[in-house]
Amino acid sequence: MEIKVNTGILSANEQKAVENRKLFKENGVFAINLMGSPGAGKTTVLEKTIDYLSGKVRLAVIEGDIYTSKDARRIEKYGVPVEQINTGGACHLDAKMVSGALSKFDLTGLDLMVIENVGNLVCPVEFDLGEDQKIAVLSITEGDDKPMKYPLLFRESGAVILNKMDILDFTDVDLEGLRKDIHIINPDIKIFEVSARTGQGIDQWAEWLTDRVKDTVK
Ligand SMILES: Nc1nc2c(ncn2[C@@H]2O[C@H](COP(=O)(O)OP(=O)(O)OP(=O)(O)O)[C@@H](O)[C@H]2O)c(=O)[nH]1
Ligand SMILES: [Mg+2]
Repeated sequence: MEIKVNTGILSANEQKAVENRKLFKENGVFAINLMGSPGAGKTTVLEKTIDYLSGKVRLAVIEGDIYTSKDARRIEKYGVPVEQINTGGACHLDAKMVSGALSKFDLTGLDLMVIENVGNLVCPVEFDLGEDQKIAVLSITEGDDKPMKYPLLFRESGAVILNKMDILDFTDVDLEGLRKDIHIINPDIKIFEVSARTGQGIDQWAEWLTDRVKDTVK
């Protein structure tokens, strides 16, 4: 009985995700789903990315959070269109929530949609939102064992941003081991070493993203 119900929920999400994906495609919008633990630095990376892409890529942001609009308020300051979704307790966004937010944007004038998911290393990965690419943000302060302990996000993502590189020397992280583990889980994943605080590595990540956006037919 329970299995039946779960299957129903998942396929309803899949159906909405297909619609969202179609909408992105029809409007020539490349969409990414930014995921990682609470505090990994998703919003800070996004702020620096917006700065870098300013005047080059027309982007908008959907912020997912359980209760607050704090991240949306931060993004608003950069003058890009932003919509906040509050899940009201759920640990992830779903395709229906994203569909509701999408109706508030003029997609025809956009090249890129960034969806920042609820901070969580596990459950957001299971829900297709209709994005083109999942992107993982892992702070090196979380420890080098995290990819092997929580492999699904790294398996499903096109790129991983290793954030907070500015404080690497204050951690016991084995960077080479960490890179190796990520590539064992997903040999094709791109790894960017970034500090959203100093701006280190933001150019390489943002250029890679720009190339993906350019590949999207307008
Ligand atoms: N030292 C250092 N701190 C950083 C860096 N990036 C983010 N932070 C700090 O880490 C904290 C969390 O950053 P956020 O960008 O809010 O993290 P988040 O992943 O968006 O968090 P949630 O949305 O709550 O899941 C803040 O205090 C940031 O200033 C970095 O590269 N280096
Ligand atoms: Mg955030």
